[in-house]
Amino acid sequence: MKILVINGPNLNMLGIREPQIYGRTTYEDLCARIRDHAQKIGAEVEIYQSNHEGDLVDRIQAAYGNIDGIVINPAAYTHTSVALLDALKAVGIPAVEVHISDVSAREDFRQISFVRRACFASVIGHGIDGYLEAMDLLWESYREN
Ligand code: CA2
Repeated sequence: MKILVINGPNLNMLGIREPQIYGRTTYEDLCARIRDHAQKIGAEVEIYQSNHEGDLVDRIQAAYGNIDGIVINPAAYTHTSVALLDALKAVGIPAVEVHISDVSAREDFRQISFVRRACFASVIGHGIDGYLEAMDLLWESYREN
């Protein structure tokens, strides 16, 4: 199974600021934990981060036909992007939404998620572990289908 992990804007700054919300794990540490976990479950993994909405759309489109599952933390684009929702729907690849923080307990503008409609599960507020849980969910659903 091949999993694509997509991170949206500013997640490359993890561990640098706002540790009370996003923790102290750096983006490099996050990538290392994702790679370790992929090895543990026997999946191939590719990790992609961009600050640009169109680049994220391009990466989702490029996954068509060669990726079995997508873990996506669209960051701020979660709350604004119909384009990411449409891209996920267009490729039809099983996807899980991840948020490091508990967005449900934060500002009103974080209560909307456009991509959620194209994801079969959401892992919210479990910190960095949420990415690994999302990979497990994809792995289980892949094995069942
Ligand atoms: O909780 C999450 O994972 C979010 O997707 C993170 C986004 C935020 O806009 C969403 O509402 C929830 C923000 C990512 C920015 O990450 C930072 C990392 C370090 C310092 C500042 C921001």
